Amino acid sequence: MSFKDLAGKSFLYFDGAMGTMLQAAGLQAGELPEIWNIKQPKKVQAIHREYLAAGAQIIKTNTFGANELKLADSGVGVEEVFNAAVNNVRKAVEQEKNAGTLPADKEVFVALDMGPTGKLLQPFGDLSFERAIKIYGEEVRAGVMAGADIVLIETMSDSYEAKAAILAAKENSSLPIVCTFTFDATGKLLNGADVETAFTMAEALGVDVVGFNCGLGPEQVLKILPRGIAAVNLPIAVNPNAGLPTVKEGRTVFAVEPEEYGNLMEAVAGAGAALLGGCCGTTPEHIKALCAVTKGHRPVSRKKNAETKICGYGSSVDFAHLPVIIGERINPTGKPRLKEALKAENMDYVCNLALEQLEKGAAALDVNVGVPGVDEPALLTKAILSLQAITSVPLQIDTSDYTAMEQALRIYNGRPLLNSVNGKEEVLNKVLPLAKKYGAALVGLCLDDKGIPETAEARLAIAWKIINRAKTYGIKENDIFIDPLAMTISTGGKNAVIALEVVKALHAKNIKTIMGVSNISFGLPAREQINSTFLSMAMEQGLSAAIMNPKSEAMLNAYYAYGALSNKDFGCKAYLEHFAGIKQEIKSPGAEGEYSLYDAITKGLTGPSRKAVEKLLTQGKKPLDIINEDMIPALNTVGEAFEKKTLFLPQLLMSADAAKAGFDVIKQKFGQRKEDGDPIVLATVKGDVHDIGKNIVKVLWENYGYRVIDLGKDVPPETVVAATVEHKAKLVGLSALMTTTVTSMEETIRQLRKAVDCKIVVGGAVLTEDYAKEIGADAYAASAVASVNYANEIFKK
Ligand code: B12
Repeated sequence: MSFKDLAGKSFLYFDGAMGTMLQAAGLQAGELPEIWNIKQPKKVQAIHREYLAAGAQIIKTNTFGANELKLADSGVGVEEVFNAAVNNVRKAVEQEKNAGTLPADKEVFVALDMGPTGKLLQPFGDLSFERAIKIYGEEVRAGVMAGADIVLIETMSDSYEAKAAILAAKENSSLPIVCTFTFDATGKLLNGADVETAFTMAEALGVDVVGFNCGLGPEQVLKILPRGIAAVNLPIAVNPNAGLPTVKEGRTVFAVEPEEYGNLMEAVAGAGAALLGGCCGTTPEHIKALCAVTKGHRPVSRKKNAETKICGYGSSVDFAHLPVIIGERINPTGKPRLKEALKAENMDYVCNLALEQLEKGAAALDVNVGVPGVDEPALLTKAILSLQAITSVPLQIDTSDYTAMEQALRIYNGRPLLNSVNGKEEVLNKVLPLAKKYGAALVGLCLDDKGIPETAEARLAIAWKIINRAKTYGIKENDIFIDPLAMTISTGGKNAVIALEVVKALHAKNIKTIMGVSNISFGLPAREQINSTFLSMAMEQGLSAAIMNPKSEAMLNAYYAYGALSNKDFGCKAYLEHFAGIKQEIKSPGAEGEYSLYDAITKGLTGPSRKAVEKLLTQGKKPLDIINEDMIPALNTVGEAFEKKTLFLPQLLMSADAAKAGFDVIKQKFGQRKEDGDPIVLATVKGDVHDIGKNIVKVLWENYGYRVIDLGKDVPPETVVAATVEHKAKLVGLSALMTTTVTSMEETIRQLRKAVDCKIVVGGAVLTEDYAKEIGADAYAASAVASVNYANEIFKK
């Protein structure tokens, strides 16, 4: 039977760890494990054989890090490694079969193993999305050529990188795809995606199995597994570590012994996982134990999950309760200012429109940049990337330009709604394959070559044509949203009635509907009156999503009131939040869309941050007060939110960029640096990349006439020593913001003390006066002003 036939129906067993087994077999620190496929094939084969003997049926090739980047200086190529790796598995199988330990007819699947590239993707790192697809594509082709049976994408801690790998697998092979993620104990990836979001995206992109691996032990996976099970209909794989790693005498150890592992994995299987194995720290004994406890059983049958989800990179939205509000404002039709902004590629303006709508409760955002004369593919891509840098909500990609559509679907991080397809043959043929390939949920408009029909029956006929055609591409009924098209009642008295009939008829057949609501009142006075009543009527007929202006109070009021009245808003929760929360509404920019500096930084907006600083300066606020009263509190807020996991690294980075942009304006206010002042060496210590505080100190010192030799961030102790010697600096300033890097600050101080005679002042959020003394510094400066006072003391100014 094929892998796809077996997966989910009977238990399939993965092998366990390779890395820790290779270390036990003599792999040295710093040596690339993948090279052992070529240098030590016997040892690699021996490990595969042990796993086969233990009962594993899916054997991962020893290629976790065998990508172009990591192999760059190794002297061997990707193809060579994969070839050797697949061969090693095949040989091991052959040997076991010859030895009679493995039945001759036992099917073994060779899993082409791909781990993360090791680089962060843009915009948070420097690896472009397309480059990531290329890197994985090379691995997939190499593995396919060598004869692998399935593609295994594992240890993914960034769902965007997972998407790149999945696309690479789809574009370079037709093998089944297994994709497993590494979550933290709360069920979040490093990039902020939760279990539901990561799994939804992977399922939509067409993988055959999703799951969990590495990071956690089986006990911790058990806690988040039910969420994954409930989110998708795919078979689930679980390859945990042998417990959480701890460090003992300088070595990493995994505490869960085989027997306990087996018992915990029995519970994992009982919760609904169907592919079982292990990751770091697991051994053939662990695999043997888990095979023993599940042998003779079948995977538990799971409830079918019929909910449709769309997602951004962080969170997903489903359509099970109240209709989903999709903000309509990022659409240039009838908006001259947005048109101008789009022509000028002013993404701050676009982001601002997004934030305004999100503050008012939009759960997703429509994005349409179709202005005549612009390069729509480039502009839509840019808009999507900019929006996804400031918000993790799902976006609705709204375009009729097929190139723009494909590029946007490709770079989108998550599972988007695609607006739209319709009943025209050409459009069906172009859009449906794109929606399928990129896993988008799809909006279908009730129009065709003959235009928009006048009757509900004719519109329904188009709806069913779209649905049935989409099914031939493998798009599920469930993932299609039909838009009946609300035409204004000012030109046709029955227009609202027709649209509502379509919604009602489709709802009765469990088909989802979506509608741009506001058009219904075009040409009439008091439009909000009509719009909000129409929205209530449509909701009553079962509308699944409303594309509307969330800034319209009347519509929002109708929306929440309807939710409360229809009992779809259980306990009137959303209603109460909306109406009780109205007074405390915060952070809305003023009439001209201006943000305070605090809001600009917490929201991660660079343009508004610059503007806010300029404004404060013209109002006469002192630069230092701006730093202390606006900038630092804003960064503290995001820092706290980050700690509480209500905000994630991408947003933290955007906030840091916004703070820097604001600070650049302040910097220009200060005088020019002097070339002949007393030299001071300044650096953020090794391992630490926080440099905002250090840069502030630098500018202030320069402002007081000192010549600052700024060595930047992540600076090794040796570099600090060399620069201090070279410039004969009497003062060195060191910055560290993490408890983990205070040790490298200590090391830097130790090396300075050995080599030169100088004073050392340290700063950074985690330090205290006492701590500074303890690690041997001469002084501690809690603020930039304190750092100036200390320098003046040393240089007797
Ligand atoms: C912005 C930020 C980032 C940005 C940094 C961008 C940049 N270019 O600097 C980014 C997003 C890159 C980042 C990354 C990370 N961060 Co960070 N980050 C922050 C944040 C929110 C603000 C820091 C800041 O700029 N503050 C404002 C400045 C002005 O204050 P300051 O640095 O303290 O500087 C003042 C004084 O201390 C003093 N001073 C500072 N240095 C010096 C030096 C001298 C010589 C003198 C005299 C004075 C002085 O004067 C300055 C001006 O008044 C803090 C939270 C916080 N509230 O501090 C977390 C925080 C520091 N980060 C944290 C973490 C964990 C990380 C990451 C590990 C996250 C991850 N999982 O990847 C990475 C680490 C990467 C690395 N290897 O360094 C933790 C550290 C926890 C700990 N106790 O160890 C914090 C505390 C957040 C948290 N609560 O969890 N981060």
